[in-house]
Amino acid sequence: MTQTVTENFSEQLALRAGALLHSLGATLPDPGPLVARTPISGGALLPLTVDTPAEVDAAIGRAATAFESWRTVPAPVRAGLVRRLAQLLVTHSDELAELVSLEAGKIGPEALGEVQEMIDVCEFAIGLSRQLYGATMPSERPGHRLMETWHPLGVVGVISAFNFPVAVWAWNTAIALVCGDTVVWKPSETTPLTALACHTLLRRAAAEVGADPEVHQLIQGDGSVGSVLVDDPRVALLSATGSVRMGATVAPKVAARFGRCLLELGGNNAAIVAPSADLELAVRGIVFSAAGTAGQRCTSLRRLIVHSSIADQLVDRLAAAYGQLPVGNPLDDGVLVGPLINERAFTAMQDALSGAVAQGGEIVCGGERVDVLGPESYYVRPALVRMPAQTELVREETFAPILYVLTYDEIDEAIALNNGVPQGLSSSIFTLDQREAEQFLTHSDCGIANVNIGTSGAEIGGAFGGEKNTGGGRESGSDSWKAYMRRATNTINYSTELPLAQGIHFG
Ligand code: UN1
Repeated sequence: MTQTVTENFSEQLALRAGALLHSLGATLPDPGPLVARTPISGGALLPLTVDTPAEVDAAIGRAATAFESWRTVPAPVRAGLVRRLAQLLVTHSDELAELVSLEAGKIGPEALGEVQEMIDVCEFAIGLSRQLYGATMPSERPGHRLMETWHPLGVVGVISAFNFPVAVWAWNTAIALVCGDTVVWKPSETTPLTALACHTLLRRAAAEVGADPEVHQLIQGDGSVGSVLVDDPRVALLSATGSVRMGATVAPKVAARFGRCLLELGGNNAAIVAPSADLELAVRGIVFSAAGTAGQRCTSLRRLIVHSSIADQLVDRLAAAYGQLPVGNPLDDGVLVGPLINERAFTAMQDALSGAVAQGGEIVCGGERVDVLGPESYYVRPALVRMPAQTELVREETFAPILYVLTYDEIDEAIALNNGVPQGLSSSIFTLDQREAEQFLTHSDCGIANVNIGTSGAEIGGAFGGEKNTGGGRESGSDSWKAYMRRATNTINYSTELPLAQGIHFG
C-alpha cells in the first residue's frame, strides 16, 4: 500500500476513533504529549494530556474522600452502580469493541468477547454483592461467638496492560466497587482512549443511579504516573497487570509501605499433547491459543509439549492450519490474526526467532512480516518452531505469536517441562486418558490447568492468576473478592463471665 493511501486510511481511523468516543459520551481530551495510536496502520488517533504527579495525588485524594461515604452504602445498593454500568456496556458494546480493535488491534469477535467479559464480570459482581459473607466458628468459651466479617479496604489502584485494555479493568473495578472500595485506574499508555470511554461510561452510570462519580478516577500517562500510585500509602491495594519486570519493581515498593499487591504478570503457557489426544480438537484449541490475539494474551500458548509418537503428524497438521490463517486488518471480516502492538513487539519476536535458530531450532512456518497497511504497522505470520530442548530462550516469555514445539516420551517428563519455566499462569493437556489428566491437574504448578482445551480464554467465574513469576494474584471470579476487602475476626461475649482463651486464669 502506498504511503498516501495509508496516511488517508490512518486519518479515517482517527476520525472514527473520535466519532466512537463521541457516541460513547466522552469529552474529547485536550491535546497533549500522550499520542494514542492504532496498531492497525501505526497512525496517530488522538493526542492526550498526561497527568502530573500533583494531579495523580489529587485523584487519589478524591478517591480517598469518596471512599469514606461509599464504604457506608450497603453492598447490594453499591451493586446498582455496577448494574447500570453493565446495561451501558450492553447498549454500547459494538462501539466499545470497535475502539478496542482500533487501539489494541484485536479482531472484531475477540474485541466483542472482551466487552462480553466485562458484562459477565459485572453480573458476577452484582450477585456477589449479596454474598460477601464471613464464617462463624465455634468458640472455645461458653457464651461467646467467634466470627469473621469483611469490610471495604480503601482505594484500589488498578494498573492495566494494553492487551486486555478493558476486561481486566472491569474484573478489578466491578468487584472493588461492590466491595465498597474506590478505584484509581492507570491504563496502559498504549490504550488511553478505551480507558477514557470506560471511565466515561462508569461516571455516567454513577450519575444515573445517584452514586458519587468520584468513586472512579482515571489517570493517564506512562510508568512515572503509575509509580505515584505505587508509592502512595492511601492506595490500600495495588492491582497490577503487566510484565514480570514491572511487578518486580512495584511489589517491593508496595510491600515496603505494607500495602497489598495483586499481581498478574507474565505467562509462558504450555499444552501437553498425549498420544491418546483427539488431534482434531487439539489442533483447534492450539491454534486459537497460540495464534489468537496475535499471541498477545498473557494466557497465549507459547510451548507445545508433544508425545514423540505423534509429533510429526501434529506439527504437519498445525502447519497446514497456520498456512490458512488470514492475517490482516482486524476490522475486516474473516481476519483471524491482527497486528502486533508496535515495532518493539515485532523486534522482540524477530530476536526470539533468530535466537531459536541459533539454539538449534527449526522454523516450521511463519515468523515473516506481512505488509498489510504500510511500514508503520507490524503484521506477522504466527510462527511454529521445533526446538531440540527447553532452552533459556524458550523459558522466557516473548509477547508475540511464536509456538515452540518440544517432544516427550513419559508423562512425568512432559509435566516437568510444563513446570520448568519461571512463570506459572496457564497450562493444559490434551488427552483422553483420565489417569494422565488427573496426574497433570495435580502436578501442573500453574494457577490455571485445563484438560482438552487450550491455555487461553478463561471464563470470569473462576479465579484468574498464577504462581511463581506470574505474581500469585487472583482476580475476577470465585473468592478473589477477598483481596479487595479486609477481614476482621470478632469475638462477642454474651455471657456474664469473662473466661479467657487457652484456659488462662488471671488474678
Ligand atoms: C490477559 O491476557 O491479561 O483467559 C487476560 C483469557 C482472557 C483473559 C486474558 N479471559 O485469555
